[in-house]
Amino acid sequence: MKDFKQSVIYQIYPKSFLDTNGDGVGDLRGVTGKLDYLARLGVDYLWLTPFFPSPQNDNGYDVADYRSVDPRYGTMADLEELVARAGERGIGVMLDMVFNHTSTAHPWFQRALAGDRECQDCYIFRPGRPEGGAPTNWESKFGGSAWEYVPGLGQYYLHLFDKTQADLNWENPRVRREAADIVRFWMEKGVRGFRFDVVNLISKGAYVDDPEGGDGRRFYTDGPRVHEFLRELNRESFGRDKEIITVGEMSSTSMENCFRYAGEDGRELTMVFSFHHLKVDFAGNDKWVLLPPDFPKLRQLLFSWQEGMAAHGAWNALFWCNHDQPRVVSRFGDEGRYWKESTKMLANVIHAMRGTPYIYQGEELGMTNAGFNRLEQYRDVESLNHFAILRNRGLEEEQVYRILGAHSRDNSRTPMQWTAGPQGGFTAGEPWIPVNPNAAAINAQSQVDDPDSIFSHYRALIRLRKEHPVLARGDFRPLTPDHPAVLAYQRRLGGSSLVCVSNFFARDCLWRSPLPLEGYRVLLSSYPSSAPSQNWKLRPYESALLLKEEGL
Ligand code: TEU
Ligand code: CA
Repeated sequence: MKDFKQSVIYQIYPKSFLDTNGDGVGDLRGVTGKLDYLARLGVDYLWLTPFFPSPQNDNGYDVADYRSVDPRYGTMADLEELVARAGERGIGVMLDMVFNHTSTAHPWFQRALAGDRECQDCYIFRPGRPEGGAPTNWESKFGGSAWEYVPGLGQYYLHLFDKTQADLNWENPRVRREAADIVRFWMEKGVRGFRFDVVNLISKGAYVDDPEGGDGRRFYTDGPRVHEFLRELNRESFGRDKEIITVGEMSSTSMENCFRYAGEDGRELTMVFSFHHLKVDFAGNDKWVLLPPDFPKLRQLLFSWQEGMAAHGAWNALFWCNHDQPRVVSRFGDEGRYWKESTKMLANVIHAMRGTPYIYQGEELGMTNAGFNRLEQYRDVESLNHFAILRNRGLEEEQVYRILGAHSRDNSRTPMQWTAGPQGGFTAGEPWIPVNPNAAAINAQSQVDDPDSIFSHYRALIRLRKEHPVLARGDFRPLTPDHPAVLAYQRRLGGSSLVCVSNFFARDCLWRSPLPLEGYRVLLSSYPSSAPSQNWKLRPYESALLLKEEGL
């Protein structure tokens, strides 16, 4: 049995991973074709984002059929083959369950539109206000109202995301039974884990206006029955097999709720993604701004989640990147001169913390933001909507491109860079989204056999987690929490102590260790080597993992 505390999970966005038939869209066979690469990296699980039949208005997070494979990604036989071949290498497959909403192309929604009352009750239909207009002032996360009017029914339906993603009514037992049934369907196919999309939004509270100029999230985030619903789903599906691992994506959640979502009693989920540390370059909840990351805030958030979750026996998912986030090296590191050092530094920070680390495809190569500067290059509905919204607010086109360039979700969706060849080796055809021109310099081919590469660094981090129990099970203690440039912490287990020290900036800095560093050895550094000392002059983006073992 795999131990989730020792595991590292690799996220695959199939559409952008590898295209095997030249149609420009990555596919499941592409994933199977790269299993040796993934096994070499050493990951334990692959989380695949949705490949189910879908109109693709949100790249598959608008699911029309939860029990089959969209032909553009392959067939059910391809999926079974992938699960089997991954299993031979000791790699488990995790699927992405989108249960807050379905596509409006889903048969339930189609029947609801046709007047079927029982299907209408699977969604959230409400009449407008007596004076006209949407039932509440809630906003969609992708911009605009969260309600869409259906003239034929004289009612609005709720969509917290795109208007083709209708929110499900979890108060209806039929919806909950269907969700459990879908999970069991995939368990029977040999799937070993599940990621639940925005699962803390499934229990809606009151449908009332948000008074303080908010977007409504306070009424449906971590809602009144969410823990009850998750416990039921656990009992009725994945909880029946204790080896299944689960992660919930928690949108704008609170730590107190995460103690329960990811508690060690195992009644809800194995672990959670929270996003507070990835809003340190936002203005509040508004990401459509250009602000430098607030380093003290980033450190404070990471530390408080590390300490808080540990104190309550709850488990974190650790991550910088996913298909919704800009590339971390472009965001908190340096794409230029210190590309390699800063990427390795950021990897150390995440992988040495308490929790299960996630690697998003291409992160292990130091892939950067897309560098798009024309609207035709963008694909994401959120980016396209916000281009219009920001222009309407009066921002110059150039400024809008800079903001999208920093925050668009398409930054992480450009194709995997396998080789220096045409289209980065992703496709023999025209890719669905442009390949980053830096594929000639940043690609897997040039890194897999280079012991100094970013790929080799990630590989070492994965191996170290398995070799040193202190990484998987140690406690967490912040060090020098007020240092202007350094993020440092200690992990302890039995007689072992591990220290992770990282300079977050492109200049030298001095770090006075609060612990005596005698007896520590360097396990891994963002430079070819590091020379720790009590008064340590750290080079730009220098980061090291140090280990001391008692009795050795
Ligand atoms: O994302 C949920 C979510 O809240 C985001 O990270 C979202 O991308 C952000 O609010 C936009 O600024 C999940 C999926 O990961 C994302 O790809 C889907 O679009 C979304 O749910 C809807 O299913
Ligand atoms: Ca294809």
